[in-house]
This record gives sequence, structure tokens and C-alpha cells, in this order.
Amino acid sequence: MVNIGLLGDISVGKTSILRLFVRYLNKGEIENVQGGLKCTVVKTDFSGEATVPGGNKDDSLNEKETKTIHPNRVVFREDTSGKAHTIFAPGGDRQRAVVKMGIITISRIATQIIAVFSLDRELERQFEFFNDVRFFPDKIYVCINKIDLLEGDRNKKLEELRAKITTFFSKRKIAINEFFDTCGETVENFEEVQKFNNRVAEMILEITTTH
Ligand SMILES: Nc1nc2c(ncn2[C@@H]2O[C@H](COP(=O)(O)OP(=O)(O)O)[C@@H](O)[C@H]2O)c(=O)[nH]1
Ligand SMILES: [Mg+2]
Repeated sequence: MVNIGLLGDISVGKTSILRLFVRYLNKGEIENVQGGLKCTVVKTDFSGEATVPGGNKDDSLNEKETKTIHPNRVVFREDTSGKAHTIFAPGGDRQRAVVKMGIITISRIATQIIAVFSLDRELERQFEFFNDVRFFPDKIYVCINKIDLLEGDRNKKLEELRAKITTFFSKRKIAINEFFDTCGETVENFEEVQKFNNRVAEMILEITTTH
């Protein structure tokens, strides 16, 4: 059994990634991705999600801006082997004591960590989040999310970002197993949306099945 912790600054897409993964399981899409296999959702808990009053999502579409207070959680099972795994995604707002407690708890119980970064803001700001996380394994995974927002020469920019992230963690003696580039939303007008949505599912499957 693998316990995955998704950690990262506020609004990088941790909750979206978890919801997308659940959708892949519920719709059977999980079997069609690279390394795909049949899995079933055992339990989901998104009760730690609170609606942000006056958030900037469109209320008329019944989309509400939400913020994670208590850690979200998904338990799923590989149908063939029967192995169960849990993914935890605490909130990112470490200024709030209750959220920070969730981050620290999850960083302790997770056996694998995915550090999530977003392409909508400077990396330096996002690194601050990790300065508070005290319990880290020697090796982690990194997810670069919101790939749809990357403009220009994608490979060149991703190389630069990966180098910066590697340097940041190596100062703390943390190595990086692998980088995953993802899109955690069903973004319209993004041609490769399916490919990068799939990467979310592939990332979680790869991490759970190789440990
Ligand atoms: N463009 C884009 N937006 C995303 C992506 N993933 C998440 N979002 C949006 O980013 C915002 C924050 O996402 P959320 O999952 O709540 O972030 P969390 O605070 O890390 O849990 C939401 O409005 C999501 O719809 C992505 O891959 N691309
Ligand atoms: Mg969240």
C-alpha cells in the first residue's frame, strides 16, 4: 500500500488533480492511459473543501472557488492485485494553523511525496511553501501543473524550471525521482488537454505501482 501526499502552494491544482484522478477511475478512463490498469474508488473525502465567499469563479455556472482547509483524500484499489492506495492533498495556505497542521501530518504519513508546482506564477514564491515542511523522504516526485499556460518554447522553459526545482531540493538533500508535466483541468482551447490530463493518471499509477 502506498500513501501519496500531494504538497504545494495554494492554488497550484492539488485538489483538481485529485478530482481528475477520481473521474478517470469512475469513468474507466484509467485503463486507457499509459501503464493503465483497472482500479476502483474505495472512498473519497473532499469535505475539507470550503467555498471562498466572493471567489472569482462563475456562480451562474454553479462553479465555486474553493479552498482546502482539511486534507482531501482518495482511497482506490487495483482490481487485479487487490492493493489499496491512498492519496492525500492538504491545503496550501500554511498561514492558517489548521491547514499547516494538515500539511505537517500528511508529510509524516505519506510514503511518497509529489511536490506540485504551477506555471501561473514565479517558482520562488512556490518554494516558500516547502520551507515549512519538515518531514521529507530522500527522494520525491515533482509535478509541473497548468502546462496549458506555458507559452513559447515549451521544452526549453521546462528544462529551466526543472533545473531550478532540482537545485532548490538538492540544497535540502532531497533528490527527484521524476518530473511529470500535467494539466489538472479540462481546459478548453488547449489542443493537448487529453494528453496532459492523462499524465495526472499516469503519474499516480506509476508511483503507486512501482513502490
Ligand atoms: N489553466 C489551468 N488551471 C488549472 C489547472 N489545474 C487547476 N487549475 C485551476 O487552478 C485553480 C486552483 O486549483 P485547486 O485544485 O483548487 O488548487 P489547490 O489549492 O492546489 O488545491 C482552480 O481554479 C482550478 O480550476 C491546469 O492544469 N490548468
Ligand atoms: Mg486544494
